[in-house]
Parts: sequence; structure tokens; C-alpha cells
Amino acid sequence: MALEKHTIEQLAEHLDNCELQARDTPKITDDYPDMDWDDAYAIQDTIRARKLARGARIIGYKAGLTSHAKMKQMGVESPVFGFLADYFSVPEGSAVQVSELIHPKVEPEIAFVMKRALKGPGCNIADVLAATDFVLPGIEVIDSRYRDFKFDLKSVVADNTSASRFVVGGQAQRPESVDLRTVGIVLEKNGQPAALGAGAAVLGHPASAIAMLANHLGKRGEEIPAGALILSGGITEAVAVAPGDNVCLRVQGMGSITLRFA
Ligand code: 0L1
Ligand code: MG
Repeated sequence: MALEKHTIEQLAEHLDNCELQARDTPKITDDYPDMDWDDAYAIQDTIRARKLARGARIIGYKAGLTSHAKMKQMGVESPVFGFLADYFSVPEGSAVQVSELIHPKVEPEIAFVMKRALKGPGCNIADVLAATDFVLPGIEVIDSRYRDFKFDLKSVVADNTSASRFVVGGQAQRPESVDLRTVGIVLEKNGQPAALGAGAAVLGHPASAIAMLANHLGKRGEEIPAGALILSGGITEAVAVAPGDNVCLRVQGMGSITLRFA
């Protein structure tokens, strides 16, 4: 680790407050260019501890930057992982208040709900599918705390990978009853297709992202617990939204979900 404990705490407080007050900030590596990966995840862990101390519950995880479209959009080469707090969850069909956010974008995703705990190292797609209870459509609302979405990967990890809000719904399916590689999705904004793709855009198979998450957590002595909800990563590039926008995600064989922005 390159940063002192008090610096990690200070940066976690800063990023947590930026989220809560919908305030942007320059990326933190501008001031701490030597920050390493352990520092980045330690800042994210400290943000998580701050939320837990305020009474929030952690209900799952997310994988980010898992599609080639997203990696290209962000100019990076590997996925990142974050956590989902209970208050990030938005009821299906409801409205997200844009005034509570900085510059939201939406991503079409496949969500996994686990029936058994999953612990790396060595997890693969088959292990993930065997441990999955069901899969369902999810829209992630990302909202980087960094000004103009300008960041590097370590800053993004520290900022809990831009996690902000999400909705899941539609028709949940057992993992064996759907081919998650070929499943097609259409993301509509205000009734017009804004992005489309297939599950394989996420690392060849969305379950790969869950296996990578389990292996990542395993290295840190953690596991994906039974019952966790996991967003496996955007299938397409992220789409910017503004007040008044209406977003609908249609997933082949899994129904649709909608989200409004007010
Ligand atoms: O969920 C994601 O893919 C987002 C990862 C963080 C980068 C971003 O804010 O776009
Ligand atoms: Mg995402």
C-alpha cells in the first residue's frame, strides 16, 4: 500500500460525501498519483464501512467495465468490482430523482441472484451457474463522482465503480433455461432504441464476470454470499439520461423493465 491509513479514510469520506451531496470532484489520483490497487480497494472498503455504520445494508456486488464496448468507451482493459447498498435499489417503473445525482448514465445488464455462496480462487462459468438461483434483467444507473466522467481505473475502484442506483425486474429465469451468451437486449430511451446487444458482449458470457468477481473476492479472503444480487456489467456502452427521460430494457425471454428520470 502506498497511502497512509488516515489518507485512505480522508479520501473515502470525500468520495462518500460527493455521492451523498451529488457533488463532483477531480479524480483522486491527481493528488495521489502513487496510489496502488490495494489503496483503491481499501478506499472502497472504507466507503462501504461508512455506509454500514449509517445503517445501510450491503445486498450484493457489481462488475464494471466488462464489455468491450464499455472498455473502449473508457479506454481501459480490465473489469473492476464494487458493492451494492440497499438504498441503490429503485422499484421497477419508479422515478429516479436526477437532482440526487451528478450526471447519470444507464447500462443494460443481466443480474444474478445466488442460491449458494461462491468462493474463489478457481471459479469458472459452470461453478457460477450451479450456484445461481435465477437471472433477471437489470438497469444500472452509474454516476461517477469524477468531473465529466474523467478518471483512471484506480480512481474508479476507489469510487465504488460509479455505483449509484439500479432496478431489476422482468421475468426471472433459472440459469439453465436461458443461453446467456445469445440472449438479445434492446435498451430504449423515450421509445427509441438507444443501444442493443447480446449477453456475450460481457466477457463472452455474463457468468464470467461473476466468476471473476468470486476469484477477486477470494484473493481478499471474501466470498459472494448466498442471496447476493450481482450486476454482471453493461452489455453496451452507457447511455446518458436527463430529467424527463424514460428508459426501458427489453431482454429476450426475460421481459422488460422501465425506469423514469424526474
Ligand atoms: O458499471 C460500470 O461498468 C461502470 C464502471 C465505472 C466506470 C464508469 O463510470 O463508467
Ligand atoms: Mg454497470
